[in-house]
Amino acid sequence: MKQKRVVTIQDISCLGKCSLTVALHILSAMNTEACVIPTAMLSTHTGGFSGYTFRDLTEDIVPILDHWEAEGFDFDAIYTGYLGSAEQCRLMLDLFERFGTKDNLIFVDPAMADNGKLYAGFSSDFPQEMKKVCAAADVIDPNLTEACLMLGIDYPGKMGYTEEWIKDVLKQLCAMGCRIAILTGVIFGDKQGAMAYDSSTDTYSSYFGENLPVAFHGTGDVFSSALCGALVRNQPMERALKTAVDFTVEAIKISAADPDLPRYGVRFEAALPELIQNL
Ligand code: PXL
Repeated sequence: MKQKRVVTIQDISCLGKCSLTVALHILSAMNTEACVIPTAMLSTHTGGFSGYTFRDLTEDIVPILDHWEAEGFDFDAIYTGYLGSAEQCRLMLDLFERFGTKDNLIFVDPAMADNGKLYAGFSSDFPQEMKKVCAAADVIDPNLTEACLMLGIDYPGKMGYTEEWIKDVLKQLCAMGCRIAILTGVIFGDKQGAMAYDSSTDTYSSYFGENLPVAFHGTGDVFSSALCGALVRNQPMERALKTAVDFTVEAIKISAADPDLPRYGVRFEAALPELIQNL
């Protein structure tokens, strides 16, 4: 198989495993070439540390795109994660116009919120900007909080909803404009996983693993990187969901005993051999 090339656009948090320091390793382990456009550089991520630095890299984005377009580079997938501002959201639409083709995959993780609230630093109008990025995507994978914020509906809590409710939210997400919507962090009883809806075929798919009673920072980025890698490698949706859920659950299991890790991030590195074996 020809090596697939992915460009991922998200911040680099220098310490605290998330965004680029997670995506690069996972995409590489899946034998996909990982190109990057860093959106900002922070000394740590914003979830659980204080006093972090934040250097906005918006100014570099258009010159990078201009150079790449002049060189004629192309990508099998465009994967966006944490974006630092409304302006960066608008630039993603420009990027999709310039580098999106009918064959490549535009994958948007609207990483901006969890547990019913926006991450530090985002204003309440940010979800409406992110909604426009999602509308232009092929595949989006919000968690329940992000989905509710974009749709303007009440967050139901981590669990306690029905499968019908999830299915309805998935259809509402696709009605924003994307082809496939995936909800992450869906919990039914003792299972946690992801459910997907493909509006082009009117079909649902899902995969659930063990629901572990612990929470770690950056697991959304671990999940999205593995899912994007699986999809660009042409795994069918249900198989791709299994790849990403199993990998994330394994990384959490390995990390569960370490009380420091919730804000430092999961030991996904130790789960990479299994991810590679299951490709
Ligand atoms: O994992 C999401 C994420 C990515 N990047 C930065 C963050 C967060 C979540 O808090 O702060 C900078």
